Amino acid sequence: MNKEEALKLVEAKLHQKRYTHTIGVMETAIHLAKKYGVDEKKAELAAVFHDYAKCMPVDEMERIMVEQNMERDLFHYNKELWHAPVGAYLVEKEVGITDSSILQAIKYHTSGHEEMTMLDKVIYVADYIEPGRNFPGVEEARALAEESLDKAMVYALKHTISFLLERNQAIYPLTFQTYNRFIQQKVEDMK
Ligand code: DGI
Ligand code: FE
Ligand code: FE
Repeated sequence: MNKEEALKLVEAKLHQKRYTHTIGVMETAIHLAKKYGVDEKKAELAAVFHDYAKCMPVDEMERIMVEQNMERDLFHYNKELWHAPVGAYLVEKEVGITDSSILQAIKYHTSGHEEMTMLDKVIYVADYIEPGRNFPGVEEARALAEESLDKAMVYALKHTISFLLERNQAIYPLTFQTYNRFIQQKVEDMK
């Protein structure tokens, strides 16, 4: 599938603001893929479709999660987490993408997971730093992404968890597990 076809499919599914965000993630993901030697075509497709389910009604997402027997834990945490696994499912079913590395990058783009591939990290980080993001600290995250994907991952995970803590929100266990894995692995690099 070429970029134009992919963007057309996704544009029909998203509100204007979310579509603009998607373009930003796509451009950032291509840049990071080039920089870190990741397959650019896969990064492009994963980025284009990463928020495919973001604008779906919650009850429809829930229906799919029940029907597809998705991780029980998901139901007990922020609904914001749901669009990632539901999106991966729909991108395979409706769009016909079968490449498991692309589907995995979509599925885990919100929480991360413990064994992230370079493609998974490219999508996670691109989503966090795309040009439309403007939260305090985004410039530092962008600078870290030019230095090391793992450093950018640690920064993003740390700040996401702190952000959720400040708002008295529960932290999805997989987000913590991802953070723990990176911090244990990268403890030397961070010094
Ligand atoms: O879909 P985007 O807005 O582009 O970005 P995203 O897929 O990274 O989703 C971010 C949202 O998900 C944000 O509102 C915070 C929430 N979130 C991310 N990790 C966790 C989480 N919410 C909870 N409760 N627990 C998490 O671990
Ligand atoms: Fe998302
Ligand atoms: Fe996103």
